[in-house]
Amino acid sequence: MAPLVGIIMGSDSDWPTMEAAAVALAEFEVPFEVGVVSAHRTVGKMVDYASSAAERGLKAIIAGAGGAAHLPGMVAALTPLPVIGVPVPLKHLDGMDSLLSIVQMPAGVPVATVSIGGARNAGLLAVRILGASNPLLQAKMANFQASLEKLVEEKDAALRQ
Ligand code: RP5
Repeated sequence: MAPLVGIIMGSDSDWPTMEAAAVALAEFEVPFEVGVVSAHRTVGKMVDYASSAAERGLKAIIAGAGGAAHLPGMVAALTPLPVIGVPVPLKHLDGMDSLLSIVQMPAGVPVATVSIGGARNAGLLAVRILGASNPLLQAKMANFQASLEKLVEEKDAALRQ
């Protein structure tokens, strides 16, 4: 099936963090593609990727980067698709640099920023975005949410025994 979500990251070193987005999408059987696209090292590739993403059939882009994390914002400027930014934590500054680089976008160019290292939530948010126009997928998400609730209730019951 043609990919509906693009997962991109500034470096292959981001993959250990970003893989959780792919796992979440796979759990919901959402077709996706993965690639390294750097805002600083492969500028032309970034422009090509983002500006052709909608016409290629993608419905959302998850973009992760660390440090001077300009990829999500630049991609959001180049596409009308929803962009979800994942701040990747690096060795220094605990990911605060990545978070602040991604979250403080100027008005008019939104990036839906998840928590530092929050790639799983990025995947789940992409599922919710697709679910808004796909009742089956939305029902799967509702079931998933119910399973989270059940899990907490079970843990609560175990604790109380
Ligand atoms: C960023 O620089 C990447 O997203 C990565 O988080 C960071 C370091 O990249 P490498 O030097 O490991 O390739 O652009």
